[in-house]
Amino acid sequence: MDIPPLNEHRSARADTARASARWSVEQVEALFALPFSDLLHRAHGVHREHFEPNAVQLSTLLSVKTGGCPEDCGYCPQAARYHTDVADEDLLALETVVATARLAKENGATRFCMGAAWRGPKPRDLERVAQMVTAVRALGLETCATLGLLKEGQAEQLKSAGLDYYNHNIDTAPEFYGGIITTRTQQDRLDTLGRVRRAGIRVCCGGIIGMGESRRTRAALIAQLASLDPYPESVPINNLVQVAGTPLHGTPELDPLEFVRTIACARITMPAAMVRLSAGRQQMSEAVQALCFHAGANSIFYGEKLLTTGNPDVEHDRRLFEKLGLRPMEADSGR
Ligand code: SAM
Ligand code: DTB
Ligand code: SF4
Repeated sequence: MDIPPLNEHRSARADTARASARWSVEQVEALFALPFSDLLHRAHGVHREHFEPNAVQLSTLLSVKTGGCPEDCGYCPQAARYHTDVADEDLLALETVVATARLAKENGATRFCMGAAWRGPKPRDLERVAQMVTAVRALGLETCATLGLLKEGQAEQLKSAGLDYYNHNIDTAPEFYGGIITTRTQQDRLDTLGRVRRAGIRVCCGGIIGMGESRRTRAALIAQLASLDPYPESVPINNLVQVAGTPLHGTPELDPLEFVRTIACARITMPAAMVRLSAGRQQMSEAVQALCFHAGANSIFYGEKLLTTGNPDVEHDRRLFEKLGLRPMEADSGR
């Protein structure tokens, strides 16, 4: 299978590049199949072409509404139907969110992402999240929210409140999706992504690997993300965090080098996107994280907690950055 030549995906202007590349599953599979060093060499070249290679963007997450979710995502500790240790919590007060965002900024984060365990927001809840977005943005942070499926008009409301990014993942390739989630289809997700795009909010969309899928499924996930038109500005690649009580607990662990390969494929196929080394970093060695950065990851979740599970603490990440000669990226939002 032919792999498109490197310069076909290059462009001086990120916007042009984001609108141009299209990848088939077979082409991405061919990337996966490259000798490891060849794949990383190519991914690192694409990375250098589009980004300052030692700068990494820092996003801090906060779960603003936790647990009790009616959906059945098989990986998720917040689904009401699975019995996990996650304690349900109502929508946080505005002041709590602002205080946490202020701390995140003091620690060096440039983006603050608010997550809610909903199928989608009710109008009254969305009004409150919109107030959070406006207040967080007033601190000088980029804003991101992940609230589930959006109905007509809701993305516009978030845009008016000052939302920079909306995170909504396609999670996995269509052939594997139905075994992981049954309460929402991939098309539901694509509809929400379309609403986000049309409202002029930047799209953060990625997936989870390590759920027992095949390499072909991982390639199909990357091909699908890369073929969104345009591809997302931000692409989180999550390694499944296994939580006791969820159906996916006990899934055989993914080979870490396969995670690195997936990052490299995301970088090559979505050259101007921010590729985020997302969930699963706490379980990953520093050496594997270093390989991910070399392969083109240029964003991380920063702060000791993801939504409900652990993440390396700030001190730990500062030491890692020092060891690797990495530095935090400045906000790019063009606001
Ligand atoms: N409820 C909203 C939704 O699903 O759209 C927003 C929050 S949800 C927790 C955001 C994303 O986190 C999911 O789409 C999934 O990709 C990721 N995620 C959730 N649980 C995870 C886990 N245990 N390991 C890795 N990623 C996970
Ligand atoms: C994304 O792709 N990963 C983040 C964020 N978007 C919202 C969430 C990871 C959640 C990991 C499990 C937890 O902490 O609950
Ligand atoms: Fe609910 Fe989101 Fe978890 Fe799915 S991933 S169960 S929608 S919180």
